Amino acid sequence: MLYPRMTSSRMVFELNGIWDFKLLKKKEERDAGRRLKDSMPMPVPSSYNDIYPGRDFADHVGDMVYQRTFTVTNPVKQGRLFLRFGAVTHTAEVWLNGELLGSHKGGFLPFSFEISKQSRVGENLLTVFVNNIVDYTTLPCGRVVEEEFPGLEQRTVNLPNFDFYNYSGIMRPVWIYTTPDVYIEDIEVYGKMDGSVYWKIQAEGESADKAKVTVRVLDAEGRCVYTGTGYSGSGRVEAPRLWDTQDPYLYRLWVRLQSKSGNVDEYTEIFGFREVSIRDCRILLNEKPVYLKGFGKHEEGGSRGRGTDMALMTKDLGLLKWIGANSFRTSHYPNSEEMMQLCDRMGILVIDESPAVGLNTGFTATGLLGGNPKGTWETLRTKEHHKHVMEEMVKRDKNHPCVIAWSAANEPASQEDGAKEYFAPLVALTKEKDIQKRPVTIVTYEGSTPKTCKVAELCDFLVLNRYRGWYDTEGNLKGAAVKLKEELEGFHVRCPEKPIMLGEYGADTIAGLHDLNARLFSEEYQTEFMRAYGEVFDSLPYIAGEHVWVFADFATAENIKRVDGNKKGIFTRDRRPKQAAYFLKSRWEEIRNPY
Ligand code: GCB
Repeated sequence: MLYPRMTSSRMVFELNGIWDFKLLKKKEERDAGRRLKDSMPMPVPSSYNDIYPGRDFADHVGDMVYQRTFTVTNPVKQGRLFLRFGAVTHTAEVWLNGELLGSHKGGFLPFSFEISKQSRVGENLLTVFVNNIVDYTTLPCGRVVEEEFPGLEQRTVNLPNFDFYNYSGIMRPVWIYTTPDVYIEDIEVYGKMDGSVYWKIQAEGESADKAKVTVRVLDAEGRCVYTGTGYSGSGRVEAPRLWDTQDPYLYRLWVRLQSKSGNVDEYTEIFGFREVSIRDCRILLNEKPVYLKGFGKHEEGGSRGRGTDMALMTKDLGLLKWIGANSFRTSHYPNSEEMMQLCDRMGILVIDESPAVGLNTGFTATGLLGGNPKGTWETLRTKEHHKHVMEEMVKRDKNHPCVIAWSAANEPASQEDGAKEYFAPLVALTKEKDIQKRPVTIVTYEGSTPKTCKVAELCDFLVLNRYRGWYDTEGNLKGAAVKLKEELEGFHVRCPEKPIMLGEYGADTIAGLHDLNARLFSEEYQTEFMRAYGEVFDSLPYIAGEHVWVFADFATAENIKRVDGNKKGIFTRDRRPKQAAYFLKSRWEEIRNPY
């Protein structure tokens, strides 16, 4: 799936801005062909939730509608016209001029519709129905509960099986773009360390298979360093400048498709020459060990919730550099395409995580919302959708040099019977779809021990989330360190060749709360917590990385284990450093490898 880019053969128009918006009641009548009545202005892209006051507004469960008009001019109607959404959370049903274009399930990946037939020169009416429910069929997972109290109206409550706030709406950019009749639908490109470059082009349109394809590899200055032909092929660039965290040098693959009838489509895809591999408990970038330093990170902040915010994402990556980190995990959903592009450019390594969080009907991060007595894998109905999402994620992100690994899920019930059978086909599919064969992992929690975990062997490297010293052994960091080390040793004995890293460890910390005795919730406790974990990592040679939970404080569902959100951030929600930021900065600036 190509990002909408202006080229010599394509026009791109953003449909971002203020749309009309309305929350819908359960059985409220819908008419996609008419202008909405009683609508309110709503910015796109943005989560809708925090834009207006009111708990019922923010926590609305179910459907909502977005609408706007846009004008199509004669020249735009010459070729094909597409409508593309960066992401709509969680399901979208899209109508144009009263005609249904289609729907999409999954709130964090792009989708598009061809609208050549349904659009007309002049004004067009675009209507999008959005549903924000998470249940046992969606990723992420949740539960819908009908609450009844005598004398009160029945109330539908959506309990997420995860702690982050269930932000929703049209959260990423919307575009229309043109292509010629025969057009490039997808490009796959992989540059290896020795300069070999592989490409595969997918084209659509009449006799697309008979079109002529020319490719050129361009360096950062735009010089052509290789020319080839054909829908797929390989070539070689002499002494390529490799992409890494210190020198994130990018090349471009320029593709030209000329159809039999003479129409030409052009597109330029960005990529880098670099290789990721795993050997002897190490993750290797360009054959050199890379110790991952960084965070689990949510894509959110301020009033737009999870809405695309270029200033915030650039600032976040600037802070990652400042603190000496080299990587993060897109916990717990694929981040925006713009974020991936920035990571390519700034040399940040990404573990690209699917939105499969909450696949555990007996447990959640808050300990409050799980509670299904039946087994997870008999209860959930996510399997087919999960496959689809993994495919969509690989399709979208495959060419990014920043993506060094895929995470199929966060904290599933990996200790329950059925976990292996659920995940084995997903891991295989992910590998099959990725020509780079990047490492795949499943991030596991402390309920899944070295003895009980059913998925460790499926993973190329182990990513463990541990909260010893917080959710248990709280206040006793020496005890926590003993427990942590024991578990890490246990996993190493079980999988002696695999790199092991921490995917999450952290302590809720109220910015500005200080305590001479480093008590829970104080800035001192968070710093001591980081120090204690760091000492354990330093004592174990097979540890391949440390991702702290979490980069910044973030909004959560309301519950008694969260005071105004999750406060495990090393930065506050408005990105001010807590004391532990300075500890991590000095630790990470020193640490073990050139990256
Ligand atoms: C976890 C989850 C993460 C939570 C975190 C916490 O294990 O993966 O989503 O936010 O714990 O703070 O409890």
